[in-house]
Amino acid sequence: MMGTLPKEQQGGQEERKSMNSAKKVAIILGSDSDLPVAKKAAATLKELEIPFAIHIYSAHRTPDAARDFARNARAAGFGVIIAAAGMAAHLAGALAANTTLPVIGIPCAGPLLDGLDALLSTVQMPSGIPVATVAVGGGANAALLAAEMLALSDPALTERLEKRRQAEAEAVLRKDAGIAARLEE
Ligand code: C2R
Repeated sequence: MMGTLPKEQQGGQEERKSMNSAKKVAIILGSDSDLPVAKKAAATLKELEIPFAIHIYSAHRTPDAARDFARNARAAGFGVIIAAAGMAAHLAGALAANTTLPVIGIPCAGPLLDGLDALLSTVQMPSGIPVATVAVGGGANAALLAAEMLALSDPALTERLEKRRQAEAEAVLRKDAGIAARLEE
């Protein structure tokens, strides 16, 4: 079926450019109420200089737009799709059903059940249609996993990921050095 999205929405809006990474990441939200989780993913992608676009498409509320985005995503230059949704979170699975790009699902905590509903809806995919599911609210890890996928064919991005890992380890070691003194705080 032909795409129904306007051209500028097929990977354009909010896009971040980079000289270093050829492929873009798509962050798709089921609702603007998932924005706090998306912000964590966006911040990590920015830090790693990975270009991305962000959209709201819902498998429930805008099924045609969600399907068309997934079907056009590879041609639009995306390498990975991150889908963040809460409650009956079918978004990641519905996107995955319409593309063979890797789809990473972020279950978002809703008003009830602390995100367990979204976690199970996202992770329990039937065999044949995989969704790589990160922790409830795991925006940063979703972005890092996307980065690791893109880094398979991007040595400069691999280097940035390794530097970030190193910096993180050094920060923990600095905390270790000071932890005994903090017992008195
Ligand atoms: P509202 O706050 O807009 O009522 O949405 C959204 O991701 C959000 O967490 C409540 C929750 O509904 C979720 N939603 C889905 C899907 N579309 C919206 N799980 C979907 O397609 O799976």
